[in-house]
Amino acid sequence: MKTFFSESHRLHFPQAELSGGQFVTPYERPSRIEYILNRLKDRQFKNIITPDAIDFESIRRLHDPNYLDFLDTAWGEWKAAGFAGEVIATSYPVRRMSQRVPNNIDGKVGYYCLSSETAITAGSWKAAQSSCASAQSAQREVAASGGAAFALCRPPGHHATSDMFGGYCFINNASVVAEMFRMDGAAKVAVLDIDFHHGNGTQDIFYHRDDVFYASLHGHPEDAFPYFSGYADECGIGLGEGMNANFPMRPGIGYDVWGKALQDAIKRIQDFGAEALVISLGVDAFKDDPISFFKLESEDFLRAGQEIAKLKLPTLFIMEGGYAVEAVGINTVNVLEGYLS
Ligand code: SP5
Ligand code: ZN
Repeated sequence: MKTFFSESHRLHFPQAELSGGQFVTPYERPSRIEYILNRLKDRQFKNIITPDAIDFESIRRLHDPNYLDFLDTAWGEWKAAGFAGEVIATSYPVRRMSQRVPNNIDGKVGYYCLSSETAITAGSWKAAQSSCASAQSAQREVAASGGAAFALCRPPGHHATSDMFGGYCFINNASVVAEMFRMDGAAKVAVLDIDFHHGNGTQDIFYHRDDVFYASLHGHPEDAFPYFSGYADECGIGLGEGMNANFPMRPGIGYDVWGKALQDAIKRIQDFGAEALVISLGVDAFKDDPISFFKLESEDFLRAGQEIAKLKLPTLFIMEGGYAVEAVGINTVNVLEGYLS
């Protein structure tokens, strides 16, 4: 299996993340990628390819052009306003407030943001583009071969909506490649999201559509970020009704519960009749993850890969979260090895 990866991810590394009322070293840090690359090389996944240049067409089909402009100019406007630190949102257009876009950059950031743990730095937009470029190049590989590929994306994507960043995400990489499979002629595409967190962005982007099915296994929104989406009764709307399947689960569950939900999600994807599969591959369901509360063991990720392989579809793995950095490599590559076994 080929891996697509860009060194430019390093351009995004905020000094700090607002967590529990303190600024801490960001959980979503560049070293995550080093652990994954080292494990890939140790396990003979030696075909690691630098992606082609980004193609904005598929991105523009899903993301608001004003949001993309905002990402392009936010750092410059923030500095021009005289702010000394990194771009962090503090004011949001919440219940019963105006949804008009302010001119002031401090207000604009709140408009285009969904959670304050994610800072924008000088290189964040370039890094996010390189991450999406890896996903796009991997999609071309899968579309051409009918096989499988791994996009080692950083920063991740599944929390990004058409017009909001947050949850460490800027461009929704998994949605972009699902759209590319559609543009290439696949009538039906499924996104299976096994990251610990609900992929609110992916759900939102395809919520009204009947050509892309979204299934997600995640911490229950009563207990876990992103808190305001991921309930089991969110099933899609209009044409998209029945095309969204959420499997929220409670703190402390292990593979006995999680693996059953995975099988249910896979059954739903089979019944849908997907012709291509995108996996939002987060490994934060791991027992030692510092910001999550499931109890999967490293071996369970092998089993997850084996289950996914049963779908026998062209499959594109897109890296999302996973913050127990020293185990992130083992757990991620275990999914890929399970898939190939
Ligand atoms: C891609 C992805 O996995 N994004 C996750 C974003 C999580 N953002 C907020 C997490 C807040 C958790 N705070 C826990 C504090 C533990 N000490
Ligand atoms: Zn996550």
